[in-house]
Amino acid sequence: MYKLVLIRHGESTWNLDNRFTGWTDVDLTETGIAQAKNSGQLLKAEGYDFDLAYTSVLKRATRTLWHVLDEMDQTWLPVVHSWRLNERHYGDLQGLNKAETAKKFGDEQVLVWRRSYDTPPPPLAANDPRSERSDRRYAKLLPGQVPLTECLKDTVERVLPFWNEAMAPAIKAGKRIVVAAHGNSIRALVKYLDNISDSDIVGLNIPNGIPLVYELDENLKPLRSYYLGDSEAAAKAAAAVGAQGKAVAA
Ligand code: DG2
Repeated sequence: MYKLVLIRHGESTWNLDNRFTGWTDVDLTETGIAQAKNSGQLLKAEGYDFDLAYTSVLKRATRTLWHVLDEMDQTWLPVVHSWRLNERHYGDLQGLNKAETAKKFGDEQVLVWRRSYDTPPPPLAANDPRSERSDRRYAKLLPGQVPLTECLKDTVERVLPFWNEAMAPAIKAGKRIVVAAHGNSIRALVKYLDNISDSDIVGLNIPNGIPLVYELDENLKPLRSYYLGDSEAAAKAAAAVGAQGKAVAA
């Protein structure tokens, strides 16, 4: 049996402000740092040991990984960064407050933009100063690979080649892996691993800074998955993520 650990980064400054973030490269808050450290402490206390770590090219996930590895005294571990693990691109919504956007467009429209499988938010204009197209870290991508918006389907399509070509072979080779990524890049992986339907994935939310453990069989099919630590707290935190797109907080 293999184990895979997925961690959404700790709270970011734009999570705190309730703003659509996507590929915007914001940092962790003090709470986010504490959540990341807590994840590392939990993994250490439970006897986890890793051989390889994966993260995105965004600092909220990278720094989360650093804190996790630091708490585990494993800062020497090889770390692979991939843009394919970046958050879903939120298009023209990037920077907007989620609750204010729901006041303007309605809760249902915001739910479609946040959680529908195949309806992307409105795109950024290619010359929009918020576009990441001139960012040096994406210089090696093919024209058009730096998105101007993405739905979850698009995110699945760019995460899966990385799973198939890098992560899955490493796991099968016996490497114990930890991944620090984002709400929607993790939802993309979970959708694939658990074979969740396009309609059921709408209800799945990933909380910040809590390790999600997958136990996988020899074909990398999930045997079971669970959040480490207080499972009720994890469920509450996931529900709170779901409510972030409502005009009036529940
Ligand atoms: C959040 C997810 O991404 O937002 O882009 O706003 O995981 O990097 O903080 P993350 C964003 P929702 O899809 O939950 O609104």
